[in-house]
Amino acid sequence: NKYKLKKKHSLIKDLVSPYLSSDYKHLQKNIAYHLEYTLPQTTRNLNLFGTYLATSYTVRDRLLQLSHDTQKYYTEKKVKTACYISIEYLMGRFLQNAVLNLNLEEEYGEALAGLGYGLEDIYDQEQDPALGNGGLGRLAACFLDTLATHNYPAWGYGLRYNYGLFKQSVDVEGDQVEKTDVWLQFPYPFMIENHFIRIPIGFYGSIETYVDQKTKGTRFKWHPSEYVIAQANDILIPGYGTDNTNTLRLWSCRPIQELDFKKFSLGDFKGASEKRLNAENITNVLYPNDNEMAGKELRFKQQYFLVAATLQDIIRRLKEQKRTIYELPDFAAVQLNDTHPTLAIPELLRVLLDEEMLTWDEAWDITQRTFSYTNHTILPEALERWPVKLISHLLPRHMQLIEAINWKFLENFSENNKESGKLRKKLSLIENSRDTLVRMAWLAIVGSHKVNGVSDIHTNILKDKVFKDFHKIYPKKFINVTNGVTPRRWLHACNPKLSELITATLNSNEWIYDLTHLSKLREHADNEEFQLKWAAIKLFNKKKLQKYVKRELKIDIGYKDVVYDIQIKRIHEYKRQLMNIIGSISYYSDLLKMDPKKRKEMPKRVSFIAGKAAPGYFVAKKIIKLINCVSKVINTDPEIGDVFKVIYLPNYSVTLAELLIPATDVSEHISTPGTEASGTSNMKFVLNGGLILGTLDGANLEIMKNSGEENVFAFGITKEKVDQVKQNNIEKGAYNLMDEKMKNAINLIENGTFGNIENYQGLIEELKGVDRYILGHDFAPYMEAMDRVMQTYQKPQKWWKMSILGCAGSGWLSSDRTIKEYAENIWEIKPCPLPKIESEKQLG
Ligand code: CR1
Repeated sequence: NKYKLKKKHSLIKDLVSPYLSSDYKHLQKNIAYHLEYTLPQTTRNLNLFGTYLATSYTVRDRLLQLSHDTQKYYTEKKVKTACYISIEYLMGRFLQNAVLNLNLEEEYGEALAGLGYGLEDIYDQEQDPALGNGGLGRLAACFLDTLATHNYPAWGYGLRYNYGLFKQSVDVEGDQVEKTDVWLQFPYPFMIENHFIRIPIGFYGSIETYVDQKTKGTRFKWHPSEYVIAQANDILIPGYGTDNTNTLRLWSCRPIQELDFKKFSLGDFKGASEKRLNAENITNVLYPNDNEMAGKELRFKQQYFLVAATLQDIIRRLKEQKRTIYELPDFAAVQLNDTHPTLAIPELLRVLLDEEMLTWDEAWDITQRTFSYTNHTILPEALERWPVKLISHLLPRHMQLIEAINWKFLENFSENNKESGKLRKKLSLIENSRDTLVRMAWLAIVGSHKVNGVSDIHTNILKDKVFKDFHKIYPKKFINVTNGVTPRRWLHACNPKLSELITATLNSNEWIYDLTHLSKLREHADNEEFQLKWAAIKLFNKKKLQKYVKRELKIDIGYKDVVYDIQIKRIHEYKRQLMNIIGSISYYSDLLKMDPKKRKEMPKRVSFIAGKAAPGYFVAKKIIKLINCVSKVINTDPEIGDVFKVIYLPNYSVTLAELLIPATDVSEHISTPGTEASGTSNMKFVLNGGLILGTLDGANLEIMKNSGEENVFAFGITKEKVDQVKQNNIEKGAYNLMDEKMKNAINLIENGTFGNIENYQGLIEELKGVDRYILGHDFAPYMEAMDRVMQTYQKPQKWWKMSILGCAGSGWLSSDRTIKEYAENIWEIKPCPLPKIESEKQLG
């Protein structure tokens, strides 16, 4: 039987192989095939969008074959896999990335040209699947690209939300308007519903206690009272220049029963669909909060749904390989991306104890060896704590297990004296505040064998402050793994001209998968001819952005001799977009006071800001409004003309970032020291020759170390001094300590220059009162640093040298380096490249 099956496999492979060869004629045939047979109504689909769909189906065909080969090979080799569980993935558009990674850009270009379409226009048809909020989800996407590129056996696990992150527009008043992101309205060819993978997930119910006849010990069994189905939807992840193709599996929630026929027959049509709607609700919407806990029951359900489905899937694959449950830690390394998937810990424990009948010690040992946890933030409002009451209701057995874990853990710390009593309270997984709450980060630490922060400074804060007591107990458990970004999307794909120049200069494209090669650019940093080429590419990219701004916002800006200054990220008080805009007000006021002749000669700057605010984050929304109102006043002031502009770009997304980052001269990363865990866009800017105007925070510090301090416009105090400044603010009142220029700018807001002051009352009161993020204190150094930026830009040779050296020092910023560290220091997994013989590229 086995022999027959093998024969069948190879027969089918032989049959499809010629279909999948990759010369452009074949691609064209494949595209025509899909136009004709996959999409209904060819004639109507013979347009850009239809052709985009058909093209995507041909890419998907290729990926499917590579993925089959990959899975087969991994299984044969019995490799250990990394399983990355994340409630968010911010993948960005797929088609261009896949075509580039498959190294088929030329062939597709030719094939489509023959049909009368340009590749770029086809790429442009794709929606940007926004299944994440910000850095955390984008990091996960970069990791997937690296894992495939470097042939690591890996799976991504997440949720397939019906509606992604809201679409943002700005109304005439300058306010953010949110619209549902109906991204599944049209087919999305890169996501493949896998009908064979359907997993039941329970909720609620009761716990049965019984005596195990063998051991005479007490055993428990959870009887959920409600079930839903987790349906797998697979996105195949190609690597660059390799056949290895991994899978991102996204779960969507289906009802156990589509329709209640009894209710339907009785005429209760609404009731008949109620269960279906309730189930679908679980994966309906991505919670739009970044760095903030939502605290809603439905979100908690999402979290459990994600981990329960994922663990069942992993264990099913383990057993398919005829391996025992004891081998789980050698079969899969499961990474918890922040605390959102922490319920995986009690869930695995439950499976091992109640279903696999292991002893506690065995089960706990396997659990700890399987999981590791990454912390992404120290902001208190983001640290997840869930009410015991809610957990007990939704997942009674899990709550019981969390209590047991806590009890066993605290056993090690005696209750006898006052000191250790205090310590027990601090260490307890369950916090007794007004509500009794489970501290998810504590649970994640105790249940994992490794815990990591995402930059040097962040990990040190975890060790010294946030998780101090745990660090004392488990000093070896805590390690740093500084974030990174994939150079494929964030240089090679988004900045093709720079990519070409680098390849030509280094005489090799090896840098695309080994970014350390960029260091060889150092020798060219002073070379005038090279500088000119480098600068010309920046100008080209600025022009592209200029066109976009004209088309979308009807604003005319120059691009030559204009500094493009950009701050793009989620709007958050700690990221201090407010300081940026107050800086612009202050600069505007200085310009107005200037002699008109001198003003005209001032170096020109456009300040771009983009980023969404969580719909419930009132303060952040007011900041957006202020930016828009300031922008309106400045941009329409005839006195200012083209010397200075402030532009807010709506609907920030991965796709927009791909346009903005290559076009940036200087980018702002100006968080209060100690608040931005890492930041990853800072890395992308440096990679694209953008300079950084930044505080001594997150990965900025490591960029300074690697690209040279002299190549970064750094300003402000170290994190150690922040507490003292905050204390001074509290004691003396922030307004009394505030810089005069900032006072003036605030004055302009208060006297109505930018519209009704009532809109900004809250913002101003905070700045004048406590000023938690110490804008007042940092304002003068910030303005001084911006001044340095503008001065330096007037010296092209110096500027471009800094730009080139920044890029040359960014080899370590690659997520390839990051993943190598995870693989070696946490997961203990190894690359497993497919033998080249099977390569369909070689066949083609
Ligand atoms: C951090 O704020 C970091 C990313 C990725 C974010 C940002 O500084 O670069 O994670 N944290 O590590 C986050 O989203 C929930 O926390």
